[in-house]
Amino acid sequence: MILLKDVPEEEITRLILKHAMEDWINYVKSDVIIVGAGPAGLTAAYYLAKAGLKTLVLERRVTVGGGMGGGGNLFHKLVVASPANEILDEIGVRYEKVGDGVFILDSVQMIGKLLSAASDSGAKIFLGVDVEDIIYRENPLRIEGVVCIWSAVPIAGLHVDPIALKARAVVDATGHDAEILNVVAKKIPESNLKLLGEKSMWAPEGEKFVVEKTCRVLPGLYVAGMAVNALFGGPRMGPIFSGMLLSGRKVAQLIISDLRGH
Ligand code: 48F
Repeated sequence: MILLKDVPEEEITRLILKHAMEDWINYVKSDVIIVGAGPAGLTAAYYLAKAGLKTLVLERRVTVGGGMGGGGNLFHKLVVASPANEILDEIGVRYEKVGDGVFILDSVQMIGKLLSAASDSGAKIFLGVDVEDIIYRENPLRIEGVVCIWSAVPIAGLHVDPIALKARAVVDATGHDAEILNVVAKKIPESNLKLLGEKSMWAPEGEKFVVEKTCRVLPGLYVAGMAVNALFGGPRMGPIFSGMLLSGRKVAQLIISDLRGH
């Protein structure tokens, strides 16, 4: 006979509502909001939270990892090249060295370790949240937050007004579709933002490009991961993930330096 404590249904509900609301209220204003819990977003979240910044990740799906879960064509492996193995070592990912500076690992191992690194360092991750718009102010132009709604609402085709969350920095880590940058390009003509669109696959060039071009796009708005290549017309690279990890780390370093004023 197991001595399992009884928790009545209404108490389960009360606990979930109370604690979820406390978190949401706490995160109406953050230091950093990262849109997208793929490799770039989660890596950025890990380094930002580790540096002591109040970091919120908003992810549309009810799972994390973005493109990592699919490995390559659903084969469950990812390739990583040096120096991104520094990040693998730091967060304790198990991998096999298969060549000079070349490593192979299980996609679920990567997702699990990256998620626990981000979460353990203090980043908060809300799933099932779709970011559909940004908040900005003019003179001078500055991105000040995001507008979001439960992902289920647009899927159901309901007309429901969204809610807004503020942050000192917003990161577009939405991947190939660069969704936040597209909103900015459409709604803020004075941003002069023009998305050149991702180019065909060229893995080595794509990997270098994404790291080099990871940047602050506008005051308060940053880009990491495949959204960088969509913005600046860089090549795609398929299931090699060094660029995503290094881009996530770089965007975190840029934000830490900007928010600390040095
Ligand atoms: O697509 P995703 O993994 O982007 P990434 O971090 O990495 C790209 C690689 O996975 C791979 C590649 C390189 O090797 O080519 O594709 O740049 O993760 C993006 C996440 O953002 C979520 C989306 O569900 C995914 O998990 N997302 C996208 N748009 C929104 C969003 C949005 N508007 N609101 C909330 N989440």
